[in-house]
Amino acid sequence: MNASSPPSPTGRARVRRRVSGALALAALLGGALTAPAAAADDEPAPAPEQITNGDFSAGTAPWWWTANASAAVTDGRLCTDAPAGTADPWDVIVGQNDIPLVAGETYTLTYTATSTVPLSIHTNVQMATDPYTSDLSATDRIGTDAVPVTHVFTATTDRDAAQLAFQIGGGDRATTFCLDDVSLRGGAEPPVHEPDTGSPVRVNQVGYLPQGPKTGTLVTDATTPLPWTLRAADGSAAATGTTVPGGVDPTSRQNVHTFDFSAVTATGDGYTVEADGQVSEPFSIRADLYDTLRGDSLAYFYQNRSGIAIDADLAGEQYARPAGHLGVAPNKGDTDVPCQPGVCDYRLDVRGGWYDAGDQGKYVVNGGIAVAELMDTYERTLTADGAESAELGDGALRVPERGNGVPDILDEARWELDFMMRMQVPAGKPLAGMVHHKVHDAQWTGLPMMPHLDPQQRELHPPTTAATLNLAAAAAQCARLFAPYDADFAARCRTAAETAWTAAKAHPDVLADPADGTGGGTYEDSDVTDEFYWAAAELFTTTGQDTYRQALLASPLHGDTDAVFPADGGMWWGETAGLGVLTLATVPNGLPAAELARVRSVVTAAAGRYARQTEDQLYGVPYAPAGQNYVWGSNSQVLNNMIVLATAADLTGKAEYRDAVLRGADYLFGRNPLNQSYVTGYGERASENQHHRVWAHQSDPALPHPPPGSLAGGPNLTAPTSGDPEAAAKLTGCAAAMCYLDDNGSYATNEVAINWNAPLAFVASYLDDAGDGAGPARTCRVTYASHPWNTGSTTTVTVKNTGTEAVAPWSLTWLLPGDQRLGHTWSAELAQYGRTVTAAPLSWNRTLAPGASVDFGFNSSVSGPAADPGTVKLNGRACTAG
Ligand code: 9MR
Repeated sequence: MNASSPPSPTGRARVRRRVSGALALAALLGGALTAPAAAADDEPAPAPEQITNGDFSAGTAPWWWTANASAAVTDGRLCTDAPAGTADPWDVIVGQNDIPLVAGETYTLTYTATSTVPLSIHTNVQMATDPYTSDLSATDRIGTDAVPVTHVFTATTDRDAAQLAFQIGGGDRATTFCLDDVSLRGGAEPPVHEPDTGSPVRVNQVGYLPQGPKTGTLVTDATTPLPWTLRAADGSAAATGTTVPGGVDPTSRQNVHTFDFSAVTATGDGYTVEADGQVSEPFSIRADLYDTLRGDSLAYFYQNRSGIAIDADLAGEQYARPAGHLGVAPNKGDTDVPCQPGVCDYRLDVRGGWYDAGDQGKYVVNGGIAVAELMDTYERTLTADGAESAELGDGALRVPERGNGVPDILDEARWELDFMMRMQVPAGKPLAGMVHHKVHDAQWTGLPMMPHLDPQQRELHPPTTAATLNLAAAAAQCARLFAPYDADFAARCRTAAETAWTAAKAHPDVLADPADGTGGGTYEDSDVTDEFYWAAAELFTTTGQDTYRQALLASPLHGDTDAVFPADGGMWWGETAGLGVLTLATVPNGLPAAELARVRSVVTAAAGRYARQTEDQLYGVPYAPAGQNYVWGSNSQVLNNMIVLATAADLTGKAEYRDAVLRGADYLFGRNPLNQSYVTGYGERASENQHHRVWAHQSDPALPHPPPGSLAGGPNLTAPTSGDPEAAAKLTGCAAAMCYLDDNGSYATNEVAINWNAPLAFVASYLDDAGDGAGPARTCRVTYASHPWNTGSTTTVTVKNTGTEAVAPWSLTWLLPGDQRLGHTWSAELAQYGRTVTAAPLSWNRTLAPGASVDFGFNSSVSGPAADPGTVKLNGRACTAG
């Protein structure tokens, strides 16, 4: 758990004063204006500020500098190290772009600066591109003492995006040039940001599943019901009805109505809803809506792999790139990485893994939840009725390992698992078995930045208990899932997991430093009770060992729905107990029946709450944070809640949970206050400028937009004060679900990240399976009866064909809990791969006729009461138990 999420603001990024100095002072003093009103009115308002983050309280963005320099905020100033021996002042620049100038207006530039080696700099306000025509071109002498500098000039021409450039090159000695309090006042007040929300009729722009709920939202001032019409592509009315007035939606401050056309099941494309004289974006009603999203959302991970060239044949021509961070200059990592100074005396090869997000850091605590949710996506196909495995299987996805006999989704997971294991402290070193929290650049890099061109030194940061438990959990899950495919790798995962668990128990409170955020995210987490629970759950499920069972049952989180899946949030990288609960609830394990029931009721209770949120909220979203506190990456919270709902649907077969997942999808794909689809390539108004150092088309038109299937972080209530310069400039005072900008600079609302695309991948698989309509009609019944004896048990399995067609040959699969191994078997061909067991017929019982049954049996190595085998599947489809 992380007590301080969302993060505490780092300071105001942009000060655009809209009140007079006296009024501002009055506001600071608590709002009592004691000076005569006339005096305040007479005082001229200061001219508008055109510089963003001029006091560097929000970090370095949006300042930039030339690649031959490095810069960072030190003691509240932006300090740039300029190299020796450049020829001209403009060979080294630190500057800011996108400054609007109005012809004829007068501007005042002020700043202070120091230079360790005194030098003359050029201070220009100019065009940002050739011919760099300047409105101000001054020479300033900068020494070791900070002296305020002021220049006044008049703009010659209207410029949308001028540049302020401090040209500090040309010196024969290296110097450190530090800037502070940069201000450029004058010109027109920047316009107040009005989001373009398009049509007030809000729908899922991808569409609706034929058998699912179909609801939308209308923004209108009307307070009485209004007629709506669903139109087919040819303009004919497919259905009509009246809206239900809902009042003011607190997440958007919009007055809204809802409408419902669930009764329509006719498939087609190009549907629209018309209401209040307005027309929605077009959408489809089809079963295969999410067919491509399954693969696209997973392709995200290959596209963000570190340490491997991205192949045009797999990723698409425009996304091909050389391998990043393989120790080839100018890269300084990741094959031989030192620790931060003073942290350790060894270096590690930590190549591989996925880049975290828009940045190119690699953080174990975020890799952990992301890789777990990919493995969950696969593991669901072993346990859930109607979960399709072929579309995640070998040859199904765009990964270089296709054709190696291993399901492609596991190949992708392995890329991260290998990296995480490389982050483990080697035997013989202090804190051996613990795991380094993260590896990233020593300083933040700017946008764009191709991974293979990153010149920064990479550094290992101290090990933490949270990272160690992330490895314990993810590697334990790895051990059971890879056992059928690669026994050596599975064993390596198991050893890494057990070693990590032991190390975490020995060092249970080694926390990440919340201040360790230069060059990468902090991912600080002040409470690891939840990571202990998750790791224990995965280790217990894989090994069946009692020590993990005891750890689970002793945890304060065990059985506590509110703690595991908080009603106003849900699981996330800082709160991971839910991952363990979902595993225990779905994957066969040795928990006593009463405990298993308790765990499952945690899932269904949480899902019930999220389902009600989709009914109660006017935009149908299964996410209702207290005070509308939409957090950083809120879309991933929505998706993680959808995973809980999907799991409850899998466990119970109840449509109410499935319907709530579908309403969550509606929100993400356009039924929301901004009329925005948050997934690239899906929906008419989809995000396309997510914050990313390679997919930075907005910064450099030669670079691509994100590929289809990339999820934007989404609305973030605290974005305006988080340091995000775009959010500070445009979103101050925003309504929660509208605190979003499809802008490449808005990292607090529009980043992409592995832990956000991972739940999208899980949900995409679920939605595609739901569209396929698998689930209801079960055509077999399985009875699974175990009888314990002193050193093992005997199990008889009976499978009955309750359908109307013969099944030949039949094949049954299920999972054995914990460490159980098959012994003697009879009346069928039984094989065990890891925990997966398959039973195939012998020649004499090959055909299972309608109404007929077959019996077979086995002895296994573990004593004790009959364990629940979970879902038993006949030829890939689940049977009814009992
Ligand atoms: O996802 C993280 C979110 O929970 C935090 O509030 C936020 C600020 O600390 O950081 C997010 O993670 C970012 C990480 O620190 C660096 N890589 C990009 C991540 C997504 O924005």
